[in-house]
Amino acid sequence: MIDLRSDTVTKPTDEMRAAMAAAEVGDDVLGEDPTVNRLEELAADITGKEAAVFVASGTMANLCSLLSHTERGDEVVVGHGSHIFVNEVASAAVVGGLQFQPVDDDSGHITPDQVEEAIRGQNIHWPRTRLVCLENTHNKAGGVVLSVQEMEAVAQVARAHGVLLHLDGARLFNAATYLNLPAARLAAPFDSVYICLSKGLGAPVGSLTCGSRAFIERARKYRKMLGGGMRQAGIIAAAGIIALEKMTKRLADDHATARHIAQGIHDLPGISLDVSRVQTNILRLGFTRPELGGPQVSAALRERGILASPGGPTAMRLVTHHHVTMADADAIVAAFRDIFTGDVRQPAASAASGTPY
Ligand code: TLP
Repeated sequence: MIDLRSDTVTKPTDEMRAAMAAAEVGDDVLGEDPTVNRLEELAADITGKEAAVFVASGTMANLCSLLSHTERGDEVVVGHGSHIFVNEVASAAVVGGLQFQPVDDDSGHITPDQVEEAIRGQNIHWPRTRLVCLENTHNKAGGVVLSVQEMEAVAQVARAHGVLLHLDGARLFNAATYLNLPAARLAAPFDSVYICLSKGLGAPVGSLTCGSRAFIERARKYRKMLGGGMRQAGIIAAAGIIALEKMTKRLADDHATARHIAQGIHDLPGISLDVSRVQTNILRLGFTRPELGGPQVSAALRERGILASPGGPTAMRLVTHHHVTMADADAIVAAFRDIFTGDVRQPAASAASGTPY
């Protein structure tokens, strides 16, 4: 099966498995795992921050970051389509006592004016605006990339009000690849940045949040509070080192397969897709024919050996990654052309259900 449901489905490379087997380990809660320490130093270096902490997942990295920056009752400005707002089980509210102020980020972008408007002034009735979060690349908007200039412009507004900035960089290296800039340049406007090892980079587990030493000290304590102290975690950190050193260098291949698919299917009757928005490894398709909606297309693709999750009744997300070759991309285009223009027998569609994708 060709699996386009997410880049989270990637499996570790043989080199990762060998490094995991040979990893030197120690008790990381005591700060004694040399491989975790090496990974944390590498992540801090790559993102241009003082320090980093290794955590189990992106959701935990974002939560530890938010907790580390805030006090209970603070407000956090986020995109209304951001992963932090939509897909993290309200953890910031439940665990951190935080309130979100969501702003429109349907395009993937948030403007300085939106941020200016969202930041509250002094008033006895109002919570303190403490943090602004951006997401780069933006998942729900189809992997679009925020430029350094636009992130700096948002940061300037936030700083003028004494508000901190956090970047959800689950796919930061995809953005850096697209912009042909070092990741540290993209992370520079932010007080903290989370990066993920287990999406397009192929490591089995793990994320890091990166920032100042004081911020990381607090985040590390929150990681422990959340049950995320992982002991001999060097076993998984070893794969993470390869993810950062090697797998970040091949992401242009995933962008090329995504573009190839987009170019091959955007003109099909019943598909709405703006090829210019396919900048990285995510395609967001809209469907305009009622008989060929998300669930129907998903079922028809499955019959042709392709897995893709419907993003609701009229949408679908396709994600390319290092298991999707150019030959697979050709097969995907052929399958879509068959479904949308061929005399295709439609399999029964499974019920459309809520989807995080
Ligand atoms: N995204 C997953 C699903 O949760 C939707 C995916 O398949 O794309 N930030 C962003 C922008 C993400 O896309 C994700 C995961 C996370 C954070 C959370 O990472 P994990 O899954 O490691 O908790």
